[in-house]
Amino acid sequence: MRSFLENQIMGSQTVAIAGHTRPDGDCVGSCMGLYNYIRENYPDISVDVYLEPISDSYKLVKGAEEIQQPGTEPKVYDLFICLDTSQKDRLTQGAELYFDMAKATINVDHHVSNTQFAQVNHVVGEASSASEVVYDLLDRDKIGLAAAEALYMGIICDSGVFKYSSTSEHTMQIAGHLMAIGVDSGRFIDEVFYERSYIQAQLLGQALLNSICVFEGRCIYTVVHREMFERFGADHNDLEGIVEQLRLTKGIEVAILISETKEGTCKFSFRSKRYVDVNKVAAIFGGGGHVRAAGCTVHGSYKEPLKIFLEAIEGQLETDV
Ligand SMILES: [Mn+2]
Repeated sequence: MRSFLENQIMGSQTVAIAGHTRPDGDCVGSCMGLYNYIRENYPDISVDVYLEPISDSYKLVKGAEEIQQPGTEPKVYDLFICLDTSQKDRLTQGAELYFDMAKATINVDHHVSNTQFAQVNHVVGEASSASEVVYDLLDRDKIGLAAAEALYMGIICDSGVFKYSSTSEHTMQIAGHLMAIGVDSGRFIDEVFYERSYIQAQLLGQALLNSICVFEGRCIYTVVHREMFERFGADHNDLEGIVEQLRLTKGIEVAILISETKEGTCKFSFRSKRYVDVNKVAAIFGGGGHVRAAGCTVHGSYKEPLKIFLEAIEGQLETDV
């Protein structure tokens, strides 16, 4: 049976696809998966994909060079499809104009907070990724390699390579089918998820060497000083993955990454493993996030705030075990 999405696509001559601002792997994967699917199966339909500039590691997907940025001229599409986007004002910068003018709009997502802003809304809150939701709306026999690779990338990014709790048996079945189509899973997992530049590897190494364990090995922190950024020629994007690596240290419940910015402020990133509520900890200095991942920015030196954060963490370690 054909899905509502495929029916709508087949009834359109012009289709636009867009994701959210600062696109992550699932956003790029779901958009490029659907884009490549339409290109492969419906050559007569004119399809455009609108995304803000994507990170180099996502350029592995086919068609990445065909991604466009919205212009300021009005353009009327028969169908506008939003993917992985929970609110209309989070759409790719400038794409709202096309959304508002489109003859039909569809919103496909997996964020429970989705505001159902399109004419047709399809939100599957328990899905691992928007890419998984898109896969379920396609005809599995018509998915080619280019679409399969993009969807696979989206799934591994949003599931943390199949380890977050949203990863289900169904997610694994989809991944298996995408591999059967020909996706080189090892290559995608390495190049999209684990690969680091040499600069990033050096910064990570130094950050791990400098790290300090406290509270009988249950909390770990490290400071990336201004001087380290300069020594390695690194910037803040190169901090990706450091706090996650600290969190994986055996016995650790809380990991903290502190980094000094150019502007004389310090950024704190907190991760916890099982029970410490780091959202509460970050809130002491006006930060926040989630229970297991939160952050906060402070002005001036990190030393005094760090002492206060550590006390708060120690309090939770003592009471909660
Ligand atoms: Mn997503």
